[in-house]
Amino acid sequence: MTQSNERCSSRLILVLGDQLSQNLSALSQAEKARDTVLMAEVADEAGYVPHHKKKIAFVFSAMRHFADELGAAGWQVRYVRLDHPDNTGSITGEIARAIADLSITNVQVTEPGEYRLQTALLEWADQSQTDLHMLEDDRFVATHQEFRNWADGRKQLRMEYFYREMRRKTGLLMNGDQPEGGRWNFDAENRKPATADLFMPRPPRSDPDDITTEVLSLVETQFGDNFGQLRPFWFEVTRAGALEALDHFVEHALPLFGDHQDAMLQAEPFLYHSVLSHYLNAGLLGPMEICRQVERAYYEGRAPLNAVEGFIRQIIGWREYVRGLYWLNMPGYTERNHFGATRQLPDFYWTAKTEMACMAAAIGQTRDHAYAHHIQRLMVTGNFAMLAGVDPHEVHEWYLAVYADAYEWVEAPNVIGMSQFADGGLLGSKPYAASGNYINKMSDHCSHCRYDVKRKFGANACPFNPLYWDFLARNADKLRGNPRLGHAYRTWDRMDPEKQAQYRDSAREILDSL
Ligand code: FAD
Ligand code: DLZ
Ligand code: SF4
Repeated sequence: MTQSNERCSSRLILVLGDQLSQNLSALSQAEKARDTVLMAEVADEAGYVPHHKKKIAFVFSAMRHFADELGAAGWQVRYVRLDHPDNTGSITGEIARAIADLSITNVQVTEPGEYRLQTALLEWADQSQTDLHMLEDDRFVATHQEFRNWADGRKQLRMEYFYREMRRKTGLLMNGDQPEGGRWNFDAENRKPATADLFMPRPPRSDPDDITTEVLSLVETQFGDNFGQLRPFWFEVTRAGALEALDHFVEHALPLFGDHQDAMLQAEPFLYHSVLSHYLNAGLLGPMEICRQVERAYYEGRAPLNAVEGFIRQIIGWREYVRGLYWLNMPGYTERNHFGATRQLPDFYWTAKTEMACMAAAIGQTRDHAYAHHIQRLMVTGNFAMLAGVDPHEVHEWYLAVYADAYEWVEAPNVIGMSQFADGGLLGSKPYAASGNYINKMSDHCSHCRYDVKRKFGANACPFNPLYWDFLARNADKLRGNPRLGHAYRTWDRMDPEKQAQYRDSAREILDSL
């Protein structure tokens, strides 16, 4: 591969399915009159994990709409559909076919978000001696170099400190060099449960247009056995639609986003969440335009500071931080397995057929909408998998497949690091392990469950209870020294051995039945 920027002939500009932004670096450094844009629906990208049907439909429909928008803006676009008879099935195969057909020698691309595809492109260019120019993806707040500089020499990479850097860099919610409201973080106010009411906001729903309708038929035919409900398909598939979804969120849900950020309700999958991550990650929205709009709502008195700060932190804090960690630790990060967990992912992750009401709700919503909010992903499905000792790589592949917003750069740190603690504490200072008590406090699930959240062990006990103690006991050699788990281990140590044995026997029975 060469990384030359000199040019005298036309180039092929590759635009991937999560690069649907008019301001993409590969496009802004191209020439409409001479260059050709390549977009390709390929079996490899649609199949490297068994993606949810809605995710594939969203990506393909958004790609087709974006290609039309580029065409209307004067770009020459070569768009390869999945069912094109000559489709080679891979991105590199489609580049090779395009450069042969169009007699082009130079290819330009914005760096893919996933290590897997970035490596494949670089290796292919090297082997085929193709002049490939890979540009930085500048749709993020922090560059790779900025993250590396921040991380360099630090013993611990904690999100909170990185987030403050991003606040200073962007000026979001800043008064000079001081944070708005005198504090960087208002999370202490953001832990209230919620109650269902008639006025609960819901994300807007769009009816499929002709392009989406055609894509839905394709997905039904080609990916009919994949996980998930394809219909009703209500996602936005254009930037205009995504902007409407953003307006809707800011007006209707943002004011209560903070208060109920960690809440869960059996019948309300979205609560006050934005449901914008799949638009953002595909490039239909940018992080700064979202944050500026949300910040404006605060300064205009339309949303309180705890909501606005909490929301902005998710985007310029967590989202940027996990991306930085991903690139700092790849390759190899997705293979981490700190606890040596080997259990297979239970089948009910694919069927939602479980008597645990919280799990059935989280998985059922995932099946229906390719969506679950953060606390469901972390404290329900993630927590259960970690407590049960499921192989983190299997957990990782499940999350990568089932959510419409899942790309490895953002999914893997959240799963391997935050939810499974499989990186041994690179991302989080302690495992997010919790018994049924946490779920009961933050949700209405337990009142719909056949298990008793108050029972500690035995036939009708909430499975999270014995599994929690079994997890701590099983992994004591790795966790006992963690100061944030001191209280939990002291409680365990104080228990009489008979009670400890009851917890562990009960856990064994549950695990044997999975
Ligand atoms: P909101 O709650 O409205 O939050 C606003 C935005 O903040 C989100 O749209 C998202 O862009 C960003 N955000 C919030 N938390 C995080 C976070 N921890 N990491 C990165 N961005 C964040 N997010 C993904 O985008 N893709 C994933 O594949 C993904 N996998 C996850 C797996 C697990 C186990 C966990 C615990 C979290 C995961 N997240 C992932 C983070 C988070 O759960 C989703 O971003 C969020 O639920 C998306 O819904 P929303 O748009 O309604 O978010
Ligand atoms: C997620 C996805 C899917 C399902 N299909 C395609 C595709 O056919 N063509 C494409 O260019 N991109 C697709 N994507 C998004 C890519 O997987 C994504 O660009 C890489 O994972 C790099 O982040
Ligand atoms: Fe989940 Fe346990 Fe509550 Fe049932 S009792 S909903 S399994 S936390």
